[in-house]
Amino acid sequence: MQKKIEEIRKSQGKLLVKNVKYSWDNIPYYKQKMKEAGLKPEDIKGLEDIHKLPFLSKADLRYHYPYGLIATPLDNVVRFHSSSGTTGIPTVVPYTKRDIELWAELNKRCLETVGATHKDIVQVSYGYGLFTGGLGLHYGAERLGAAVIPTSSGNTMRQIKILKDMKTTTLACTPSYALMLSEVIKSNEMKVDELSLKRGVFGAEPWSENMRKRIEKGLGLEAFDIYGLTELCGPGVGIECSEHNGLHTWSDHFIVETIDKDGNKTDVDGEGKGELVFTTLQREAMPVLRYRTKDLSWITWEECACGLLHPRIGRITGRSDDMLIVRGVNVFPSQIEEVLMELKGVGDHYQIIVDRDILDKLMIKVEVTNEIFSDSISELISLEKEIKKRLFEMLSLSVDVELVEPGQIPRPEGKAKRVIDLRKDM
Ligand code: DLL
Repeated sequence: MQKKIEEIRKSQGKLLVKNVKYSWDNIPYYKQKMKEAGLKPEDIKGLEDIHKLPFLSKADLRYHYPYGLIATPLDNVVRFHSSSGTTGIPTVVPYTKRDIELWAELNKRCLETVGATHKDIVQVSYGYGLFTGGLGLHYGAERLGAAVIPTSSGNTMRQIKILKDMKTTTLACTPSYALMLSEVIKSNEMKVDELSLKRGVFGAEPWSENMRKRIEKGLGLEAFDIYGLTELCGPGVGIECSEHNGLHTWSDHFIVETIDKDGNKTDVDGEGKGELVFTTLQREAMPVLRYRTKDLSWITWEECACGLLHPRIGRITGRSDDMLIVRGVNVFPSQIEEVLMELKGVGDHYQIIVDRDILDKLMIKVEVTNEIFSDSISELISLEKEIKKRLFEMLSLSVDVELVEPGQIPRPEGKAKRVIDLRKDM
């Protein structure tokens, strides 16, 4: 086992050396960055030298918008995807024909890892378009030989009709949209056993273990976490296996490291915890070296009972730029979700609102279930108290809680927007 891992890491090192040379030769900005760091390609002899390379960030990509970091002539580019950001300048990611093929292969592997085969019917309810979710899973499922239903996101009643009538076995969408589907199914008095769903591949946003339980119950399937980001290809970078003990990342395509918040303590050995940093090993149109994701997680090369020898990252608990600082306390939205989703009477939707009066104020708007809403007022009061108490225990911070009736919080079709930080407008 240890010997096999050493072999894998050696071949990762070889691909890294090749990729560094390729980037130096074809991307003037990389050459400049490496020169500034006092490096030449021959200084990178293997995996052990990766820490010498400078980091790449989203800001670098935006600065070179739209074509500045492309390594191939534009003639060889067959596709662009893009992720929108809060700053208004999108990140544009190009693909060659080979990049598209490899991306399809990664998503095929992900689907195989969760037990899907050519016999499955895969409903892709991620958005199609510049967002990578729809087309990424679509290509992967087709490559697997499964039957794809490209519904894209939205039109929930039609999605449910298709799920039922066409006997969809595998659903791919954001976890918040999966919850919404289950909510609408329930409110239409449909039973889960009218569906043929076996599994769901949910990702593109953080979600908690308690949310997993709700989705699994609401849709009658096994829920798997899938990870990826546009800058690396899109979905397909990592996926849970049936052990649900982290997400395998494909070692022949990516080197994953964790770094501390200053980027000092780096770790590729599998003990690390911190921000994930990825290096692509096979991309042609836009390879990335040491890309800082801002996603917080851990990595391990420990043996997994599923037999896959690809290292695992932990479920993403949040992003370093997601962290709210409220009266000096660090608060991750995922901590709040974990508390809420555990409580009976709490619905599937909530919003976190931060405002500033004299001091920062944290307010959670929580939708309650239909059942508790029609109960006595004392039930609602005790639920509100319980939420406040548990959040105080978790965060050491007093939080205002507003319970709202079912249907009050806007439903997402793609990624949910759960945090509203009004302090940013001041
Ligand atoms: O969200 C790609 C994707 C599509 C992944 C469909 C999975 C399924 P971006 O729009 O560029 O790409 O957003 C990337 O989303 O840095 C994370 O912060 C977050 N993210 C993606 N997957 C997960 C996940 C797609 N499983 C950003 N858990 C990443 C938590 C996730 N966060």
